[in-house]
Amino acid sequence: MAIVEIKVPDIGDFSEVAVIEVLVQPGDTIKTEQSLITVESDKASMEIPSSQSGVVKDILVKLGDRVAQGSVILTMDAAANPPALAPANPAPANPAPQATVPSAPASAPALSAAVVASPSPEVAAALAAAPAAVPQAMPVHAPATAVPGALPHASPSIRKFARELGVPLEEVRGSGPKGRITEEDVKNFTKAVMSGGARTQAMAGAGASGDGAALGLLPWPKVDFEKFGPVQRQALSRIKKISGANLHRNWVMIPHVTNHDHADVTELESLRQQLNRENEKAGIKVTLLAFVIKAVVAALRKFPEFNTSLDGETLVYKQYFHIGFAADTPNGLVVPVLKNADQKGVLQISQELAELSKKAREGKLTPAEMTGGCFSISSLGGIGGRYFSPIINAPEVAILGLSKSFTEPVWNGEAFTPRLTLPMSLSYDHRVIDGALAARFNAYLGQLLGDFRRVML
Ligand code: CAO
Repeated sequence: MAIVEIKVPDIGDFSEVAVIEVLVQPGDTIKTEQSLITVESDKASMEIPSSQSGVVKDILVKLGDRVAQGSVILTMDAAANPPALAPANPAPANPAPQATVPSAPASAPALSAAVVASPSPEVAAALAAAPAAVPQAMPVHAPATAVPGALPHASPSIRKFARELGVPLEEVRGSGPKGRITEEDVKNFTKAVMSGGARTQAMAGAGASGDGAALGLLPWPKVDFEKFGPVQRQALSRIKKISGANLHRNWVMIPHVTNHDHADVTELESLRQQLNRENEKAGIKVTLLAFVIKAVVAALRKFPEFNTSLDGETLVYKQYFHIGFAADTPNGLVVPVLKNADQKGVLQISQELAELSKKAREGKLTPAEMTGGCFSISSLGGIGGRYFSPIINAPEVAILGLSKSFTEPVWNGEAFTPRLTLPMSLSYDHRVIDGALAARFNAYLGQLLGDFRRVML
């Protein structure tokens, strides 16, 4: 054995750089090319490898020191026949320092998957050493300092270590100088996630937490509303929580397009009023919705693509006609389903609509009364508005929104005449339905409602 000095090699354009990491200790057995220190300039950081193998004797640099080519890093009891790190390719005679370059984001699988699959010995050791308890202060989401798109501050060896673990480095809070991420930080992050004490942003997004992290969106704004005036807080109702999560998924996962059209319901309204007069004694009230359900069934028969659901890459065509309708209740939105609408007349549909609506408002719908729908209708006609964009009720592929009908002057070729017009907004899943087909469906529906006798054809 001979004592040798390991010096900073030629580091190119960098005349003096700061030592920001010391990666070895006295007594460590070092192999050739093993990283000894990390240095940092204004532009980049790099690890300085050892030119020799042996046992570290004295370390002659410390954090914050500035070093240049020729500075002695440490002294070493050099091995007689230095075994090199087994490189995949022959190492160059004077290996260049490994600079930290803006690496692509780790393409490693999610943390847990990477760890469970095949941990390297180093990773396995880190995990084995993980205590059951997790520091409470571990970040649950990206630390406040994480800027989307910014590179995390870490040396190449830490990046490599993080990649092996599948750790998203940009979510790790660095405890080193200038917020630099250390090996310990990566290990702590891993321990916290493995024990459930922290979540990666990908995990948070997968859990539909609504923070948008999985979509690469900014976090939801946190506002101290009380600062601006008095407020009251009320927990979301159970129905709102459930329907909200469903609406969110449907809105995000389905490429929606809405086709707006209208129907001339002047004659239909006369018929409806006449039927209501005739059935007053029987206590049956016919609403426009009942006619629309009947017309929708006829349109579904003519355009069966609207009575489908996507099952992976297969389209499931339904041979039944169960129509859902959105009902506004004190606790939130629910969608009762009127079953086998094709086998029922307008009067029976009206009766069932009234019963289901009552049950919905009283919170008495059974699960069976809210499942199995093929197509939904959201009617705001009793309230107001002109056109809107209803959200498709997955796994259905379309939904019809009805707004309040209004009287408008329509040119009949000779004169303007007052006509009752029903605005119709048809949202469709563009993966299944093309725009032209949607326009045809809506136009056909308009024809049926304009001349209801056509429903029988
Ligand atoms: N244009 C003009 N008037 C209309 C109309 C329309 N398109 N649709 C209904 N009306 C009238 C009805 O004729 C009735 O008037 P009369 O009492 O004078 O006869 C009045 O509006 C109330 O009707 P209704 O709303 O009670 O009955 P409905 O069968 O039309 O609707 C139901 C039932 C359950 C769909 C409805 O009560 C409801 O909850 N609508 C809200 C749906 C909703 O919230 N959708 C949004 C979902 S997305 O957030």
